[in-house]
Amino acid sequence: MVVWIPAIALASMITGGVLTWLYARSLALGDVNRDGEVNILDVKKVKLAYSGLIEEPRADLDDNGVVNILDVKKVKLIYSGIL
Ligand SMILES: [Ca+2]
Ligand SMILES: [Ca+2]
Repeated sequence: MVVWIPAIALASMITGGVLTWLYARSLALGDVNRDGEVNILDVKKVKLAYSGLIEEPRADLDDNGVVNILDVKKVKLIYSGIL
């Protein structure tokens, strides 16, 4: 598995900057399994989290505290290139 992290984000993450953490997270939005791309595996993982079969905090793509149908819709939109 390859996880791509921009050098600028990595440097700031080492110093613990919150803004950089948000920056790094936004770059990876939708990449729930952190394999470096948003694909059907991420959609599947969000669906599993939504159904309660797995616990995956990264599946909460809109940061509202729950994994619901809106998160499933969002990862599908990211995967399809609409977002
Ligand atoms: Ca992924
Ligand atoms: Ca959510």
